[in-house]
Amino acid sequence: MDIVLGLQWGDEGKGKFIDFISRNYNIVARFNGGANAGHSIVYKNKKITLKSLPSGILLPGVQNLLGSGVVIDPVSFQKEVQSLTDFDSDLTPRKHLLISRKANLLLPTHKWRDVYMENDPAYRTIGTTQNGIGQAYADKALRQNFRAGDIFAPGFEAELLQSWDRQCAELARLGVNVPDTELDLFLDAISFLKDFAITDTELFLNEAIRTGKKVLAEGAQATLLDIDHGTYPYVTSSTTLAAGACSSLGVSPRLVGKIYGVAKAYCTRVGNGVFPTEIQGKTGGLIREKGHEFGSNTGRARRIGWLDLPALRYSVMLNGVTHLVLTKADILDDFDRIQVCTHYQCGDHISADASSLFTQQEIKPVWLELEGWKQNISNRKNPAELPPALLNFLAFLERELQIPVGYLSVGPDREQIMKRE
Ligand code: 2SA
Ligand code: GDP
Ligand code: MG
Repeated sequence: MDIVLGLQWGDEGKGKFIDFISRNYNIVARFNGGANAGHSIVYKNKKITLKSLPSGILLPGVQNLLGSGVVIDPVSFQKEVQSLTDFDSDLTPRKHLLISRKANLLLPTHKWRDVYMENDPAYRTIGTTQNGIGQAYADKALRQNFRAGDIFAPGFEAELLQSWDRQCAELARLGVNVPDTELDLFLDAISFLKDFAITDTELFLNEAIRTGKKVLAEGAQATLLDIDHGTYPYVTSSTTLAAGACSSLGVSPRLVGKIYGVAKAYCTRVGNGVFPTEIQGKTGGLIREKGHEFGSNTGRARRIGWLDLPALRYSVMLNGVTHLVLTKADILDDFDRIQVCTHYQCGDHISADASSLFTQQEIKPVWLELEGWKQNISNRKNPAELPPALLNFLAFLERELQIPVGYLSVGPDREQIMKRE
């Protein structure tokens, strides 16, 4: 099993890379997160943004799978599947998707609680996507949640209604009244979900690997948003690391092969939290506009920063990345000089590691200026056509990170990517 995951704060272009590389795989298995993800793929000249569905869903012949570590919002899932099949009736997610019976369900009440907590000053404001993700994982940890496999149990509806009433009563005490229509929509979406194959995906995957099938695990969000090792509390609520692929999918770490870490040539972050290389002012705006750096689903303006090597080294280490996939270098085409942060300075202390990210200290980036390539690279098809300054940039990254830049993406389209030997 190989793994693809993000190395920064998300939106590195994982969806685009997975869509491209999944032609080499039999199975694409999403291992974490839920409808908070936005993996954009250009398909038949239209930008499709996948939320819960794995990014192999647009390739015929690829089996897709949602593992136990995913949270499924049935209402959002129903809408996502319907809009995909409305756009292209050749796409048949029902036939090409397996769902772990252990994946947890996200209820509309989780969303209402998320919105409430984000807006009540008594709580920390994380800057969540307000999809109820934290609440669904919290109920999972509290062992009060429902799992996908439960929907076929004879007593499911009665137990759901009991839990629903309790949750609505709790919300009402906070002044939040959940309309009855939410329950109707949810029950309708549960009926829709019943048409999908909900099964023991860990048995399926292990048998597939044993018989020589190629599996690609897909991570959502990214390393620095990991619940344990990310920039807590400004993180998501799931395990975004390579290790999370194994626990969610029920596949032993001994069966992992390549680990592709996707990073942009610069950085973005949405939501609150530390961001040492954040660019204030006009340059950030230019990158945001050219890179269309707005939340795939929420439309929120993403914060922009230069490449952060201490953070990237840390992400490579945590995940054991074997290949870097560098995306969006084309967004920097017009720059004379490109800034890279090589070290963090805190007071008098200068360090190449990322430990200061977790200490609440003020971090001053130590910058290195590299020469820009000043050419349009979005039409380049192979590494031999790349400008020398960009090749220097790639060689610099390889030296700093001690891993090869295996792929370079130069645009959003499926074909705007090149493999480097
Ligand atoms: P949540 O909703 O509880 O997971 O939010 C917690 C933090 O995780 C961040 N987060 C994300 N960051 C970048 N992209 C995400 N997906 C969408 C996209 C987001 C969108 O692809 O653009 O549409 O705005 C994503 N999902 C979660 C979030 O910003 C919080 O910092
Ligand atoms: P993900 O969450 O990691 O899948 O990333 P998103 O889809 O949220 O954001 C990445 C955005 O950049 C999407 O709109 C992609 O279509 C686009 N994209 C991906 N790779 C490239 C690239 O190399 N160059 C450019 N210009 N756009 C890219
Ligand atoms: Mg995204």
